[in-house]
Amino acid sequence: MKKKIYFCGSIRGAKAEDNLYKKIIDHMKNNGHTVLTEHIGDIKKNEKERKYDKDIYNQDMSFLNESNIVIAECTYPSIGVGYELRSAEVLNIPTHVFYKKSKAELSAMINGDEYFNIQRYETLDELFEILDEILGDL
Ligand code: 6IA
Repeated sequence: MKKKIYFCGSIRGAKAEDNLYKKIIDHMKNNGHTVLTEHIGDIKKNEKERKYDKDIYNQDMSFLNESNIVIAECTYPSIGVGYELRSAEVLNIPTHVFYKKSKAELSAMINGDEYFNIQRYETLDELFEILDEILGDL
């Protein structure tokens, strides 16, 4: 079944490596899924369209309510992503947290919460393989 995915990644938090989020989002879209938060893949382009933080918050919470799975890339720490993860847990939405083993030590508040499915990866190909299994594309 194709999924409605809420993808999370750092924006005002730590700076992610270039195009990482876009590559992940494109991969999920190419497999036929809907990524509700695809704006995260092109922060530079979307930055031009300024929005009030209140509108960003309301839109994102509405997307989260609509989603049936949350995929979060957590190598780069972000308060917003932490907030989204806890919100997903409260809403009982299945949530998978990815982080790159060699680059990050995941917060104990996420790693220690058994609700989350923690996925460690090293290469993008490894990430895609885990993702395809989770989304039922393998
Ligand atoms: O604390 P952070 O900014 O790192 O939080 C990032 C998380 O909050 C992401 O997973 C997003 O879902 C959400 N978020 C934060 N800022 C925005 C935003 N800004 N638009 C949509 N979601 C956001 C304006 C647009 C941006 C692409 C430039």
